[in-house]
Amino acid sequence: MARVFHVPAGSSRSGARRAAEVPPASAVRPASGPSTGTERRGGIVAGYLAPHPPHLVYAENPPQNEPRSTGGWEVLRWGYEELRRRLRAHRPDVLVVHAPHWITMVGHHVNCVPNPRGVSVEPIFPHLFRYHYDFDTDVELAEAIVEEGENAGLVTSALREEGVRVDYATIGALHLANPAWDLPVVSLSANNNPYYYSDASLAEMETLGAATRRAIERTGRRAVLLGSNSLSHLHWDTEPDLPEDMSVERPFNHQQYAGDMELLQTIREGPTSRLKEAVPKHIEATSSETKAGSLTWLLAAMGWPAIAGDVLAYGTVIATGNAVIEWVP
Ligand code: 2X7
Ligand code: FE2
Repeated sequence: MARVFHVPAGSSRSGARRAAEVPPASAVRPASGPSTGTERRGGIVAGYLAPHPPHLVYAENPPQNEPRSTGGWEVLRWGYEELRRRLRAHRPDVLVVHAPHWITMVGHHVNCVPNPRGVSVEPIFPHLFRYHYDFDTDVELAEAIVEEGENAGLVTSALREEGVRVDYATIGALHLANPAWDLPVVSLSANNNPYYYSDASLAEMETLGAATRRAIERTGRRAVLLGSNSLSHLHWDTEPDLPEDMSVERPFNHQQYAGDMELLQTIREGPTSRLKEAVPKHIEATSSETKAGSLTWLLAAMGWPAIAGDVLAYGTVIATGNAVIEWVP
């Protein structure tokens, strides 16, 4: 076993696994203007819970990621395959992602850099995730979200500085949902204040979600939303020598697993309004990563539709619970 908190970046192990050549993500750059025509109306066409454990990208061996694997975490990755098929069928103009590892201490930030590119590294698992990214931002929509957030009384900020490294949760969710990177993106930060309170404080995510929806409708985009949260969030502080050794992959304990199943049952039954109570309860029981607000933002943006969610997959990653889920409002 190896301690996961003590693997230096660029260790001999990650070096040995590195692909010989690492081309950057080759983003096809479609026009990101509003939808036209009666059969392609704008609005939020689907929302997905799209977790980002770096292991899932590592297991896929995309050319953009330096480390090499022999696979692993297949059931979750099959769930993502289904997500990709469904996402394509919705024919979105843009992917809007809220992810917990772009942490901002003051307010909610929106990436307005037209073409972010660089290397995204997972700080605890740099031997699994060193990903070369290069994608397009839908700047008009990003600016509209900043504006609508401000109008709603939120502290918001437009990130315009080139070269700021994009966090691994944003990149991980976007890669897993759309490995071709052929859709423009809007990326939102996670305000970290909820972590200072024992109770989840998700009220601002309601406001941010509603502001996101207004911006999407105003700009006429067909948008797919990605809320990038894991569920139960306790994990081991060691990993096997072969990180993808599935013989040691299991829930952290029964309570964590049972908490995830209770939440998923509520999601599968619907309506989503039941999650206003169920999500804080789940956070209390499992230290769920949904405390960072991505799931609440997603559901609030869709207006808490009176529908059930479709759970495409569930699995653990280094003991954390992760589910791939679709809601079509
Ligand atoms: O960010 C994560 C996570 N959410 C779950 C598992 C392992 C690593 O990173
Ligand atoms: Fe995470």
